[in-house]
Amino acid sequence: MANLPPILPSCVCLGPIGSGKTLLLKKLKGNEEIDITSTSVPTVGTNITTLQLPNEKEIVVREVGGTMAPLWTQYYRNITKIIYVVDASNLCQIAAAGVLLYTVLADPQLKNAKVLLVLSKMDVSYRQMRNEALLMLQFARLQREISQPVTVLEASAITGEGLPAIKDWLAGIKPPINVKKLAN
Ligand SMILES: Nc1nc2c(ncn2[C@@H]2O[C@H](COP(=O)(O)OP(=O)(O)O)[C@@H](O)[C@H]2O)c(=O)[nH]1
Ligand SMILES: [Mg+2]
Repeated sequence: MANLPPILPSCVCLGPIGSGKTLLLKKLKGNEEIDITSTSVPTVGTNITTLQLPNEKEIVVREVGGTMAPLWTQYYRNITKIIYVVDASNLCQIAAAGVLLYTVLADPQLKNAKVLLVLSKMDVSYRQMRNEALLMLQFARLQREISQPVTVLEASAITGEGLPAIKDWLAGIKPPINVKKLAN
């Protein structure tokens, strides 16, 4: 059998350990039979997922586990889109996640990439609200210092909140004006 050419992902999904990348990508793929007790194994190495988008196109996404953060730069070639997942319910991790995001976006290989910042686990009652999470991430400062456009979305892999908006973003469909929730 002829070897198929390797599929190069154009999107990379990054974020700290346990921030919810694997479950989010599974849900985006439409994988409903998720056993949440079995998904807490940190991804070692990388997972490649092909997602169907609303515009009938598909996109290949590579998740690189948080344990591999020192090696993330090896996966930046040909990347045009970055999904960066931050756990809004993890107070201890959120500030460090902002620093890590800054180092990702400072990499010259990613200077033309589009960035989606996903505040995940919005179903958790003790999560940070959008504005607090952005403050802890030092988002305003980050935006001043980097060149890439960043879109922020709140999401939950459990309730499905934000998943259609993530797919629209991946497909390059702009959200209608006013879709952004007012600060609460
Ligand atoms: N409540 C809640 N838990 C989540 C959500 N997404 C992921 N988790 C849980 O968080 C843990 C880590 O998720 P996982 O997807 O493996 O994180 P990863 O290391 O970033 O790939 C698992 O126990 C998941 O079940 C979410 O949206 N809400
Ligand atoms: Mg994972």
